[in-house]
Amino acid sequence: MSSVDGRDPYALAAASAAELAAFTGIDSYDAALTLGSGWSRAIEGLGTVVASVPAHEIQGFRASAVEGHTGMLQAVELAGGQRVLVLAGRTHLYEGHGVDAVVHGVRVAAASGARSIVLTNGAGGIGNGLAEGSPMLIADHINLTATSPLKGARFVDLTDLYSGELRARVEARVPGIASGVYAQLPGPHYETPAEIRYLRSIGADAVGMSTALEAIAAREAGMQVAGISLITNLAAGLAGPLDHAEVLAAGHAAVDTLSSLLAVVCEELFA
Ligand code: 8IG
Repeated sequence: MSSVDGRDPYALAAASAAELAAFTGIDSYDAALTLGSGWSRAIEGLGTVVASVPAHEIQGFRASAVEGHTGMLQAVELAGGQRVLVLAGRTHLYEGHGVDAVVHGVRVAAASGARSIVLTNGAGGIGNGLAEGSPMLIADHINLTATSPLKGARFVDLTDLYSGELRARVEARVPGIASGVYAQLPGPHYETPAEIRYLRSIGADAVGMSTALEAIAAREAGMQVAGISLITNLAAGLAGPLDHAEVLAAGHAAVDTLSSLLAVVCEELFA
């Protein structure tokens, strides 16, 4: 059976959503936003934080294991009045808690009424002239985790998973922004240079350890999906050695770019 702590993952998400509502006094959201490595400061200025709770206080969530992920759930109200559930910190597949734990936040957002989700991450740049510190709109993904959040005969269509219409609207407002294909690997190790050559040859522009599984779960829940990678480093073999400190530094340097991009994306979600 697929489960989080032995419980049906959809029932658990509904229970978590109810607990979140009881904790915060806010019982529904219009959208959700997952913050990846390097993105934590990018929501400053997005709207008003009207409630926040450490994620691990809500059933089904785990304490954040990665530096740069704060592990908070925040309710942010935008200038237009819409409410966004910000998931600051995610559970990664490499933590070993299973794929349902990885997508729990997405399912809680869906159970809390969110119709759209913006998934952000830090990623290694492979191609396309992607420079460190630049954002990339995710146009499509390659799921190389050899797993799925879906179990059983759930034949979900992933054509146009990352809404092409939304991307076009964002591209029109942010001229020159890159878009490309994101490959999710399980990690936690980075790639070898040979693996990066392989990823490039199969059409990947960026590589990371999240997002694709969450996007699949979001689509199953009927949400509109947007994805944005912050290219925090060039992938293995394309520059020097990789380390997590570089990832965090790239996020700090890009904070203004990311803040204004998120503002545009949120406006277009509700346009
Ligand atoms: I940030 O170069 C970040 N996450 N797999 N490879 C993989 N994940 C990453 C990378 C990278 N950079």
